[in-house]
This record gives sequence, structure tokens and C-alpha cells, in this order.
Amino acid sequence: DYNLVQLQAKVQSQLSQYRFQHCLRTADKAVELAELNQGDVLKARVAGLVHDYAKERSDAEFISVIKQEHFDPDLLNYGNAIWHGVIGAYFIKHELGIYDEEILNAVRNHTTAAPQMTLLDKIVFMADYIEDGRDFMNVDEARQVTLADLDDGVRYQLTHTLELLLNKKTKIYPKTITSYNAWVAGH
Ligand code: DGI
Ligand code: FE
Ligand code: FE
Ligand code: FE
Repeated sequence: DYNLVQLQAKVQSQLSQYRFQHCLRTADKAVELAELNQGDVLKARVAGLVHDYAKERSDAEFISVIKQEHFDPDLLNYGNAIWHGVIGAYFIKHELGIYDEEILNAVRNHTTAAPQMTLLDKIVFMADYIEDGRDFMNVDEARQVTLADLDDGVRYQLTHTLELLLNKKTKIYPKTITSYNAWVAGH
């Protein structure tokens, strides 16, 4: 069982006001998507609330956990964008005492998605993207698509994020590609 008030306070203590508000809005959107898709509303709220818990940690902290806990050393070739979910789940487990692997996996997958996603994975991945504070070109289209069909939303985000990364010549994490291949690409 989760004490949401206590959990919120701990998340707030680790984040800037602006990012904490993003987490609250992501939690609200995750609940909305869970209701629409017959998902677990409480797990959606908790996962949405904590998904960016580690986003403001220093690179040095992530690097030390990657090394000490024997995460895939290839992670060292990436940065905060990839670390805050995958390694973030480690901080969430050990500092917030959340041991539910469904919730932890949804956090791990919230940036890159995954070739195979649970309903909770999809809910958190999409809630993060379309929460009410998001303002990017086509966000209204992304919301419309996602509310009509959650899987179409996942395809939409994977396509548009990959386009964005390519345009910026950002280093793409392999899982981002395998997710795109599994969800979007033809043969
Ligand atoms: O943490 P948020 O900003 O709320 O959202 P997020 O965790 O979904 O995404 C964080 C950033 O990560 C976003 O700007 C897109 C970027 N990203 C997604 N896939 C990859 C990636 N960055 C790199 N370098 N490689 C990827 O494969
Ligand atoms: Fe994130
Ligand atoms: Fe995301
Ligand atoms: Fe986020």
C-alpha cells in the first residue's frame, strides 16, 4: 500500500518545482489513461508520480551506480536522458521503497519504450508525453490519437521522437531503435 501524501513529499524534495509539477500532471494523465483502458489506477498514479524521480541527479551519481551495481556498461556511452529512467528505477526502489516490478519497469521504459510493453508501461510512456503542461508542435494531435487508441499513441510518440533525435543528430539508444522496429516499422 502506498501513502501518496508521503510519496509526493519525497518526490517533491528531489525535484525543482517545475519538474515536480510535471510529475503531478503525468500522474493525473496516467490515471485518466488507466481509467480509459481498464488499467490499475493506483499503480498508474504511483508510476506517473515517480517516473522522473531521479532526473535531477548528477551524472556522477548515475555513473557510480552503473559501475557499482553492474548495469550494462554501454549505458556509460549515454547520458541523463537514458539514465534517469533505467537507473532511476534503482533509486526509486532503494530510496522510496517501491518494489513493485510493474511500476519499476514502467519507469525503466518511460523514455525509450520497449518492444513489448505492459498496459502500465504504455500508460506511463504516453502520460509523460501528453500531460496537460506539454506544449510542442502536434501535442494536440498526439493527445487525440492517444485518447482514441493507446497503441496508436505509442506508435505516434516513437515515430516523432525518433524523427526529433535524428534531426538533432542525438545519439540514439539501441532500445529506442528496437522499440521503433517492433511498434512502427514494416519489414
Ligand atoms: O524526462 P522527460 O523530459 O519528461 O521525458 P522522457 O524521459 O520521455 O525523455 C527525455 C528525453 O530523452 C527526450 O528529450 C527525448 C530523449 N530521448 C528519447 N530517446 C532517446 C533520447 N535521447 C537519447 N540520447 N537517445 C535516445 O534513444
Ligand atoms: Fe523522463
Ligand atoms: Fe516519455
Ligand atoms: Fe517526464
